[in-house]
Amino acid sequence: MPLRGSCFYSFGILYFFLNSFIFPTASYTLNNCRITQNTQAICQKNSFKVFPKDIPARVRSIDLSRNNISTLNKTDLKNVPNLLRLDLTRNRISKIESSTFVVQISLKVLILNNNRLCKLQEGMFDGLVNLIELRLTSNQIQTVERPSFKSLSKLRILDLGHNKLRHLTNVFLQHTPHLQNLYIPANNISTFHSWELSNKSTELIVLDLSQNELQFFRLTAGIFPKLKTLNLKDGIEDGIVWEVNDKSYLRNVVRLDISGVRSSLHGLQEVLETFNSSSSLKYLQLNHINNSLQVLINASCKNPKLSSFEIQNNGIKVITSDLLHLCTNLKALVLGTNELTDISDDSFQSLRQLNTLIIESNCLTSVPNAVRKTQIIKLDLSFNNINGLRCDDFANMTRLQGLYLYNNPLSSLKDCVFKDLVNLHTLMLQNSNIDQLNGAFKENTPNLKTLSLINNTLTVLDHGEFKALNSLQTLLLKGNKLEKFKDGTFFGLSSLTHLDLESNEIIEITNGALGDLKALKTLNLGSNCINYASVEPILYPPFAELSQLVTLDISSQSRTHKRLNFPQNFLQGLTNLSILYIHGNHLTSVHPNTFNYTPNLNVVVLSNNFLRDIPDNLFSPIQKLKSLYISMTMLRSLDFLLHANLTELELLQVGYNTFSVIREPVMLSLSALTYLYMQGNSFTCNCDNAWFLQWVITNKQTQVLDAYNFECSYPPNLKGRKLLQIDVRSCTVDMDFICYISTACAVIMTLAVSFTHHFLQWHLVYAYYLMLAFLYNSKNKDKPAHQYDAFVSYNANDEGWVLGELLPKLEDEQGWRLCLHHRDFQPGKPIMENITDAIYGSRKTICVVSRDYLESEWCSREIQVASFRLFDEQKDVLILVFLEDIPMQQLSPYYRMRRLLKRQTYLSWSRADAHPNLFWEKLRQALETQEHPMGEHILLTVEDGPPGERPDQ
Ligand SMILES: *[C@@H]1O[C@H](CO)[C@@H](O)[C@H](O)[C@H]1NC(C)=O
Ligand SMILES: *[C@@H]1O[C@H](CO)[C@@H](O)[C@H](O)[C@H]1NC(C)=O
Ligand SMILES: *[C@@H]1O[C@H](CO)[C@@H](O)[C@H](O)[C@H]1NC(C)=O
Ligand SMILES: *[C@@H]1O[C@H](CO)[C@@H](O)[C@H](O)[C@H]1NC(C)=O
Ligand SMILES: CC(=O)N[C@H]1CO[C@H](CO)[C@@H](O)[C@@H]1O
Repeated sequence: MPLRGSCFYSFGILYFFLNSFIFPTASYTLNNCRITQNTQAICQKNSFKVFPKDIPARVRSIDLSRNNISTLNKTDLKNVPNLLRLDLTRNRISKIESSTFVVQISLKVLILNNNRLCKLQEGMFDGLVNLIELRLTSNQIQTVERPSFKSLSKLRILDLGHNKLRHLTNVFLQHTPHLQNLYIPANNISTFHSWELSNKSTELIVLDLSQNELQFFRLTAGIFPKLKTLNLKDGIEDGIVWEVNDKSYLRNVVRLDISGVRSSLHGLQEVLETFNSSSSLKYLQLNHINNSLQVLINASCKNPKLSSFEIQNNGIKVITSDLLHLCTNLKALVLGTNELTDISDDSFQSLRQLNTLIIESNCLTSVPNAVRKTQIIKLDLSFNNINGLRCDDFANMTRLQGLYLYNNPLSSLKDCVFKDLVNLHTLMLQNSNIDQLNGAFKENTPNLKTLSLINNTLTVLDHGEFKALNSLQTLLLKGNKLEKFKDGTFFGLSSLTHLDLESNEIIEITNGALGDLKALKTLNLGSNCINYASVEPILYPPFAELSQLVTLDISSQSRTHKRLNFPQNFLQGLTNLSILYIHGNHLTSVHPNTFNYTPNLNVVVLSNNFLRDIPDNLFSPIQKLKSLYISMTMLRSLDFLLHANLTELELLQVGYNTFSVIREPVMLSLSALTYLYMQGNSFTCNCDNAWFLQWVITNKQTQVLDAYNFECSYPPNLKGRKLLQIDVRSCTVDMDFICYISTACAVIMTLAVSFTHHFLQWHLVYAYYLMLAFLYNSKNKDKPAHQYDAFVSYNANDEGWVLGELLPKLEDEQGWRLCLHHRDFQPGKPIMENITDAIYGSRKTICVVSRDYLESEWCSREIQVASFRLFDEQKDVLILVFLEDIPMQQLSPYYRMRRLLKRQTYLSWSRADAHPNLFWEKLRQALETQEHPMGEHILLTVEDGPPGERPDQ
């Protein structure tokens, strides 16, 4: 076999030659990043230690947050010159080299939060001439060198919060004349001197100095003519020196937060005074203050313009009628997170302008009478201890539009509680132990648009329960205990577009239950217990009247782990359905007619079922399908896509299934495919996937997400290797070309050898024997123990011959241990592992070749494995037994078979009629051969006549 040897030899040369080619790097499938909307790169967390190199230049936004990058330099960003936004939050960047951003002239937003920068240096931000927003929160910045920001002339937003700065300096403003928002919370700044920041007026609108420990606040010039928001929360120390030379310096401040100040009453009053007389202060936050509240409230409310006042978290237990009597102009009052148990009836009487009252997170046990005496529009009493609503709780509150009562132990409602709320838009009643509605919505609240009853204990809804709610658009009943619906339950809800019934105990949808919801667009029935006896068509499909429905969720109905069925006309009537969630249902099949009624489906989520095979014509009726999710469904192949003709499909998610080979025609049939998710499949790493591998790397349309992390499952010696690192380029090299090259090599070698032979005869003979000995040794060491002598692969139609002839002869007479494909595999086991084990656990593989075999088994997994082993281990493991004569032209589609026939031995049963014993003897010899160098010679002696005509050479 000198030819075969040199074939492999020249193969090696060629391989080496090809390897040194540089493969195109402008790949569309990226290493751990994905591109969305064609211009945004999103790069997976924890994947990068350095800036990724393969992001295409067209990208305008990169999200690299949560990686491990520690340094940035000029070469890192030179390939992405068109960036508008770069997010590097939560890396370990401690160093940004000078001129790193020099090509980033279009960058507008740079986010470096949560890194390890200690110092901002000259040159670090050079080039960022168009930068508008720079965020550096949560680093360890102590120093900012004077010229650091010199390129940033357009900067508007600078966030330096949670660092270690000790001083304010004009660094921030010197080169950034248009800075509007400056955030420096939680640093170590103890003095604010206006002359340090700037000596002329600035453009600042927002200044956040919160969580510093300010001891001096000195404003000696009007540098803040435009300042609107000043945040000093938790930032004022006791004994602060507060000097504002002219009160008009802060005259435009609209929002002030001085929550949590630790200052004497006097100090605080001084601060408040600054804003009172001439300022525009409208929003004041005075939370978490332990000083005499009454004095401060009075001081604050002296300002006639104050309209929104927050006094949260102050431990207030009782509101007396005087507490707020000066706050006559308030529009919004926030009293959340106090300890209120009692609010006197007249508390809000002087607040004639009040329209928003927030008393959430207190200890009220009933709706205070005081709220009735207001003209409020919004009332928030959530997270109290209100244990029931009374008929006159909201009496005469005709102006009320938003009522938030969630997280109170309300238990059942009454029909009178909402009777005067004719303008109510929004009613939030979630988490409130409501078990009965008792007609609360049968006559009242005709203008309600949103009603939440999430997480209550409703079990039954009455006929016409929501009869009065003609304007209702959103009804949230998620997390109750509803089982069935009476006819007419939803009567009156003619405007309802969104109905959420998720996580109830619904077992069936009775005829006509949903029939009144003519405007419904979104219906969520996820996590219920809907099931049918069979897939047979039903007389009254549940959604027959919902022709406007766009989104339907019927996922996760299998909470009881039983086998689920949906009738084949389950979706009948949903002519406008666009999005269907039907995942997590333990479905073992989907009837081919399922989608016949939903021609407008765009998105189908079928993941987490046990489908294995998908009917070829299942998706044919939904030609507009754009996104298909069928992950975790034990799919064995993607061939169903070939028949579906999904020419508009853009996204396909088929992760965590059991197919291992991706065929060219399948992928080529998806002509619009942009995103392909395939993580977690068991890829076969041999020439069968060669096309797919090349395609992943070179195609310019489809991103195969996470492809660089796909792992090989077969063959065993490549298990765990990365799929894309397998070199398959040799698979596409033309065998004939190789043999041409090798023949040429062989001729030259022969010439050389005979030349050498002539002069160095004896040395050469000696060297030859040495080499043979070496080969023999190396082949026989570590030889695995085989469980079987042969693995027999055959078609079920030839089972008669195998069981009747082959098996008795080989097992009973000759005593071989055979592993039979159909006999020794238990159905339901992970079959692929089993086949691989069987083939590698057998010394030989006998293929019983017939026409049937060629058609159905030849391309099967087991032959792939066996022929891989043939090439992989370079052992003669295949024994071909031809049951019938097959003319060569009929073999032409099976190119691998033809190729094998040229090199491999085979036995022909059809020609053994006369001498069956000779046939069996030859088979015995073929089985006997061990894999030592002489094996090939013995094999040659059993060569029989060709099964048909001689293979064309
Ligand atoms: C820049 O950093 C990359 C790694 O991020 C490194 O490979 C490259 O050599 C560095 N270039 C310079 C000029 O330091
Ligand atoms: C509601 O208003 C009517 C008429 O203005 C008044 O008679 C009635 O007492 C009010 N009800 C409550 C509970 O304040
Ligand atoms: C409903 O309850 C669940 C579990 O107790 C909770 O996670 C969810 O946030 C609740 N929903 C609402 C709207 O409060
Ligand atoms: C596949 O769909 C395209 C357009 O949607 C159509 O032109 C073509 O005829 C279809 N092919 C088959 C085989 O149905
Ligand atoms: C032929 C062969 O290897 N059969 C094995 C298939 O796998 C099951 C268990 O997974 C084994 O019990 C069989 O021996």
